[in-house]
Amino acid sequence: MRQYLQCGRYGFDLDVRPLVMGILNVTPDSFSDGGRFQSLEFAVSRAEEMILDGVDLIDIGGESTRPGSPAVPLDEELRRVIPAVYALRDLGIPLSIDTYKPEVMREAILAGADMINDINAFRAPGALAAVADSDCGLCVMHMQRSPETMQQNPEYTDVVEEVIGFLRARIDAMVAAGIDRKRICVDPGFGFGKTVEHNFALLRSIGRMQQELGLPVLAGLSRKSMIGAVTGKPLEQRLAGSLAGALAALAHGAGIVRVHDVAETVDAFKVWQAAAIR
Ligand code: PT1
Repeated sequence: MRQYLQCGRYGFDLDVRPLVMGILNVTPDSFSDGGRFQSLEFAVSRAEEMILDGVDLIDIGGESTRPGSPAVPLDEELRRVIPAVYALRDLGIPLSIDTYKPEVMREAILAGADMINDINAFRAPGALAAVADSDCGLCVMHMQRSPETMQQNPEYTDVVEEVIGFLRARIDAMVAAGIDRKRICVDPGFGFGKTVEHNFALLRSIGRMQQELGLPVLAGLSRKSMIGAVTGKPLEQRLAGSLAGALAALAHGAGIVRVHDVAETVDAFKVWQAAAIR
């Protein structure tokens, strides 16, 4: 099955090679306390660095959705994200916006974003309508409950079955809203209401997910607690584990991997490609 993803101004043939999505946080804790202009300057320099490192897409996020993170008010998220879209949109790389708020989706698309990455799978009232009349790419992610509470005793009867079933229902809702399947990719949502065992069962199921849903799979496991659980390493020492996780995702058929460490991941992918593993 041919894997293609339409992403606004860009189109990707994922059979040629897998893509590296670089994470760009535009949250106050990710830069020094120098006000809005300095934070924008920091975002631009980090984006330029990722581009030199070979990034394929940049995922801009104005709200942390790590477990236990508080929600950010709409006006604050807009103030963080929209100036970054204007500052980065002409660097030659598609911009993805990590948001679950329909108003942020609309404004970001108007500002020139190429993809919307929604951890809430476009379930908010108005989310489908916000993205339907565009050609931006859409990442549909599975999450059990919300970031504040999702890690409090996650439970499934069959995690793989339930995640695939959820994603299928969301794809159906999107297609019913007039959205072309060529715009959609799916994501099992590593760490979003899952135990370590759930996460690794889902990692092993990427091939089945891709086959059954017929859409590209995006995998985000960079520096996550599932890597820490296996390696016993704290956040700042999870690079090697994250690279192994990224390659494992490729081996199972992922088309896009969302990472912090772009240079290292791009090198790992190049060697993987040269070895003609898939
Ligand atoms: C992801 C993702 C995301 N992850 C997509 N978007 C985060 N499409 C933000 C931990 O267990 O996987 N896919 N946007 C970050 N969220 C987390 C979740 C970070 C869990 C860390 C953990 O450590």
